[in-house]
Amino acid sequence: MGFVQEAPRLAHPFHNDRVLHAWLANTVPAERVAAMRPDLVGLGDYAVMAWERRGRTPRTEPVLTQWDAWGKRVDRIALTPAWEEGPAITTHHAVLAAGHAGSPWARVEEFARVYLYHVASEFWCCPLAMTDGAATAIHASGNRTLIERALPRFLSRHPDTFWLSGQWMTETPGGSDVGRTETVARQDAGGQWRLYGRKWFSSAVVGEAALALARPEGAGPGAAPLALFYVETKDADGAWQGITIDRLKKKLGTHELPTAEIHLDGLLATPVGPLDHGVRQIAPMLNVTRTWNAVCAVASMARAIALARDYATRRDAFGTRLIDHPLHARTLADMQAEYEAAFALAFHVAGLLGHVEHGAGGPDDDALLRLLTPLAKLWTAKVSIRVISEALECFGGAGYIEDTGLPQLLRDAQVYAIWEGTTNVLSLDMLRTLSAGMAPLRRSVDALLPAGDSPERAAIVATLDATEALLGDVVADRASLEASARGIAFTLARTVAAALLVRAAGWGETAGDPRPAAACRRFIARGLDRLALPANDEDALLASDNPVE
Ligand code: MFK
Repeated sequence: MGFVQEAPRLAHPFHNDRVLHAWLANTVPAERVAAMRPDLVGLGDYAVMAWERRGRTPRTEPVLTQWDAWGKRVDRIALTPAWEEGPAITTHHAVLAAGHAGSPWARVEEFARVYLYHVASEFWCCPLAMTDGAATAIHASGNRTLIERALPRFLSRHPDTFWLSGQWMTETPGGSDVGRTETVARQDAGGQWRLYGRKWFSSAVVGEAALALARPEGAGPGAAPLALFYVETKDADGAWQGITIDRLKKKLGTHELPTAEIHLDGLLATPVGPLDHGVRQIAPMLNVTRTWNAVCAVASMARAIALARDYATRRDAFGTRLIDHPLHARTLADMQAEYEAAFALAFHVAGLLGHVEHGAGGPDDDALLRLLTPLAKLWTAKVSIRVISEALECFGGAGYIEDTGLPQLLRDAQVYAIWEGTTNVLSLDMLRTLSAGMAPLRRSVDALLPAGDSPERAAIVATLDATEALLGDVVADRASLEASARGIAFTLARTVAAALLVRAAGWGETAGDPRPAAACRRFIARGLDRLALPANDEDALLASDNPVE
């Protein structure tokens, strides 16, 4: 046999992640880092095991069986091994419980676990995120009955008592525009609310519970009259109650995730709060799942880069290892700098969330969290798709071959930009939050930068000035403002990430590590300004075509 290439190896994701180590060492008290270390090591062990298992086991997908052999409707979904293992591994390592442990650091402690576990989970982190979001929204509602019923299950530390929750919003007329929800809530003769309708993308249909938006019978159109309901999906015998699963989706990626189309036909439902303004009531859930989305996008990037860097030390071309080719090294370094910036923004949001939830935030932190959550979500999603695409190219043709496990990373990453609000929807959400002005953002960026002049400070301040100038120019014209939203969102995300990298460079200097400063210089050198085109000429460019022949 001729030459056989060595496969890339996955180094232990916790022991080998200097970016995570530095973040924890500088943002979480040392005794708390020591306390969670066994969980982080355990989740890293699981990730290595799962990667090696993936290499020697054929990939499987969930299978829906609607009817049993005797003609009974059962709607059973057979799950993949990682999904079967999800409840045990996540309750054992307190993934969700850690996030609700009542301290300002709880969310960073949770998301460090999520970051290490996510890729190995085969997107079991999707329903886990929704369960976390449901716990957060129910807690915020103050509904004592639901808090006592659902939270001990959602946040359980034992697989036997753990419940997953879904988030049922999307319907055929409305993905982003949930005001078009058609599902109706009707009271039965006994006064019990029941839901009737079709939910079109149900990611956690295997869950025991869900939060669902529905229109109380007789309520008017639009979003404001929608109500938020808590539902339990199965009866005491484990049979579906008032739910049929029509089919599982065929998707570009996330193949292990059994995304379902479902019909609700009289599903018992409990109002979470008042019977209107359900979007406002579900917003705490959206903000939590958007943070998960950001952290998971960063985790996917970390995996792709780790494999590409390892491979670059094992693959020879033109007489030397790939890593020794200057252009290959530059490509990897560019990816690393973008990833470090994305990591910093995602974990900064996680830290803010924990501080705000526990009343430990500064005066600007509420507004900052509201602004940075959509920014982190939308920007990390786009960076991850770009970086993972580049990582696949680092393997040449092997990056295009299914059983290397690499193409899956790219297909899966595409979902980060779609889930939980697309890039444009979240850019518009950012505009809502910017209507209060940029002062909190400017103060927080300033607080991250060391005093005194520096090229980094100059670049960051100039970019914020340019953004404010553009906002000033377009604010009076709603169409121009909306058309500029994506450029503003990318620019602000890059600018805050740059300020966070400046801070991380300072941590590195103290620890004698020059790599964070190198990442910071490289990231800023690639430019922070992504503001929109100066001219609004879309109408001309997109004018409807007459047939050209
Ligand atoms: C592995 C990682 C896993 C991650 C989890 C993956 C799960 C994937 C499953 C899904 O993707 S589920 C589908 C998720 N769907 C969305 O995220 C919907 C996207 N659309 C939006 O976000 C729209 O902007 C929105 C539905 C919110 C717009 O609705 P409306 O009808 O135009 O509502 P409006 O009037 O803008 O907002 C209603 C209220 O909610 C307002 O408050 P008030 O009533 O007090 O005025 C808003 O300020 C408030 N609000 C909206 N978004 C908010 C928010 N409040 C706080 N935070 C937010 N993000």
